[in-house]
Amino acid sequence: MTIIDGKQLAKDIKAELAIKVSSIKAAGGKIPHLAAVLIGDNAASESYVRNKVRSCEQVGFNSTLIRQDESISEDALLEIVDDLNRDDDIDGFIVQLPLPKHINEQKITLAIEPKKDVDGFHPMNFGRMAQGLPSYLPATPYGILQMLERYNIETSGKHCVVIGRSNIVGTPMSILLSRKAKIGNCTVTLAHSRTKDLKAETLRADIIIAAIGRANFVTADMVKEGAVIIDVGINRVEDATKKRGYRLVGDVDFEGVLSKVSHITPVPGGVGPMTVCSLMMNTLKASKGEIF
Ligand code: BQF
Repeated sequence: MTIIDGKQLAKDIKAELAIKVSSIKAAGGKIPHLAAVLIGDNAASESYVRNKVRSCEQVGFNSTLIRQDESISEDALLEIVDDLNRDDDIDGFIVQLPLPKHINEQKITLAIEPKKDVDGFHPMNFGRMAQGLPSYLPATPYGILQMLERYNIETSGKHCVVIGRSNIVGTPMSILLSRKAKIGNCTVTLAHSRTKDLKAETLRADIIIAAIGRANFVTADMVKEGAVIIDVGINRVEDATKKRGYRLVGDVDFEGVLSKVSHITPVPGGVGPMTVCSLMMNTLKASKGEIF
């Protein structure tokens, strides 16, 4: 049984990125520059954006953080997006989700220039991904592909069950794993809240990607002996022994399934750090114009 160390793997990949950035700098090339737009003061979003800014520092990118009050209008945010689209020094940018309820996320995403859409959320990038054309891959699925590759986990011909059909994780993950590619060639089942007999599906899975958003949703009775489990969940559960009063757990009953699995990702320290790392990889591609 192997616990996949996403934190260490992200560190290794960022060290490789830092070397590439050093050579770019030595050759007088363009220093990759990522901007992040953070609206409001959601604690989780603050911490995610902090992780991204810190990762930029670690790999030698420039970063710009644009903070705006919760009350910003949709038009004002669209103007910020437009400014970033036009700013020649900014290679890529993200608008941290979720946005306040009065702002239409789809409208903001559509306003981002696809060549700067390093989150890969614009329909242009999603469509290109689905057709196997060069595109920015959404960060979480991209991070998961990196994990599978670096841990030499065979995917070809395997049965993969993805649980959860969000636009940013489950749906793109199901597409990517079914593609004809080095990490791909799976037979994929995309399960969701209307799936009739989820346990029957997961018991056939060689690889389970859990992206539901509910603590301990995947239990040992649902898992085949020797399965690979990728846990995308980040859920807060009350814990009086912690200073903050809570701890983070995934969507999988980690302790319960541990003895059955061949590989599993922990929470924290699994998929999360790889997500941030993927954003750095996309930003480097953006600065080199590798995608568009
Ligand atoms: C870790 C995210 C849901 C909704 C919007 C490291 C991150 C998380 C966990 C992180 C996430 C989740 C991010 C760990 C970015 C991943 O050690 O386990 C890093 O910063 N993430 C986001 O930007 O938006 C989200 C999850």
